[in-house]
Amino acid sequence: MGSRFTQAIVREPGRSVVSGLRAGGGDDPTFEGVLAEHGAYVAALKAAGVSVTELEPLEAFPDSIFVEDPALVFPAGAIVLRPGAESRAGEADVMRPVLNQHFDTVLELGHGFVDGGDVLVTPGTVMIGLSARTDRAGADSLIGLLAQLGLKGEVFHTPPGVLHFKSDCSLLDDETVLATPTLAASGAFEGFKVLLTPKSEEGAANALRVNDALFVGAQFPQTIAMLRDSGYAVVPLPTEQIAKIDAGLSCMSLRW
Ligand code: CIR
Repeated sequence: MGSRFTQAIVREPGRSVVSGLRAGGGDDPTFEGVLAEHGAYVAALKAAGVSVTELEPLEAFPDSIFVEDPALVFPAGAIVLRPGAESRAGEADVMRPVLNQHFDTVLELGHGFVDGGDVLVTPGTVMIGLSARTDRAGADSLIGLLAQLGLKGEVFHTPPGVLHFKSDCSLLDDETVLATPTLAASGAFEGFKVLLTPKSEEGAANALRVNDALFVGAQFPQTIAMLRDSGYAVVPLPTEQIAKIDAGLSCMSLRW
């Protein structure tokens, strides 16, 4: 894997996390359950060799543990995004001063909306998936900012009914993507080797490669077996509670 992560930012869940947004209605997660899943995730980041900045809970923003959505971070600098859900818009303002502490260059999305969950960073391009949260104006604005950081952005489409582009895919190494059959069929991953999530395990697509470890939702045994057979050092992590509010493993950190 070309790039290794040395730093990450996470935010502790507040009690309001049980009211996090979800598309399908459904039961609330429990606070204790989310706290345990978050704790296991932070421990796994540290075990993978990452130095983790842990931010205080923000009760006013139920979804604020999903720090991936209001910002993008790269070794060359950070970008403050404009999250597409109204209840999450203010998370960008809270993230800005945190990014200023860590990065000399902090750029701002000027137009439209982009959620970080719609952005997959690959060695060649930064893939931006249009979705109900990320619009064309936001994607175009982001492409301009990425160019300032020496990066190339490209626009793709998130399948209808899927929250984020990365709900359905993750980068396993420089050449390989894990994706749902639906997203893979869109042709987004030309030039990549694509591993497909097994039937009924589409939720496993939001895995997260952190240095030598590959974090995968523990409730997806077929995917875990497939990835182990392919030689990945899988670290299964509990995600059943955060899945109730449409989240997976990439959402809970910013990494660089
Ligand atoms: C939301 O709907 O915004 C949160 N409940 C879940 C965000 C998950 N974030 C991500 O996939 N990057």
